[in-house]
Amino acid sequence: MERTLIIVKPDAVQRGLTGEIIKRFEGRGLKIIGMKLMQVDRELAEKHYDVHRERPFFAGLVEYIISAPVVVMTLEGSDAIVAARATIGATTPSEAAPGSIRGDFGLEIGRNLVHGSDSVENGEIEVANFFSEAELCGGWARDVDRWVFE
Ligand code: D4T
Repeated sequence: MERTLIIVKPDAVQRGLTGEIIKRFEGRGLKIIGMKLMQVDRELAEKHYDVHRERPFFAGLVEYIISAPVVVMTLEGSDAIVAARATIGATTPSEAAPGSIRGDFGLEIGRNLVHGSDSVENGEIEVANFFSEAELCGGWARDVDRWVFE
């Protein structure tokens, strides 16, 4: 099973899209093993986006992610990384496929609503950056699992 960190970003929370976004991941069969509303501080934001530190959009990206509360989730599932990113859609919302979250609700790259980890390795790192082990219900038995996973 893979784990991915999902961030329902400040624009999505402000626009009242949190429930809609959670619904899409839940409906897909991804299992929620951690979830909380939080205000990301600058230190965590800079750590999360460290790979983009030298890019011209870095400062704006950090300001955006700390501008209002976010909802963070840890989702688990077979192929969770690829599945979640397909559900989220292309980075630039105006180019994202209709049916994806960004394709249905977004227009601009700087307001792209949701984050999902881009690799198994980064999923593990990002989950550890945002959740303590005590905040995760890693072993919970979801009764429908045998109807979602073969
Ligand atoms: P995140 O990381 O938010 O899930 O987005 P993606 O995985 O889809 O895209 P990314 O890592 O390439 O970019 C991270 C973040 O930076 C913003 N961004 C990106 C931006 O504001 N301007 C840009 O030119 C790029 C490339 C959007 C997402």
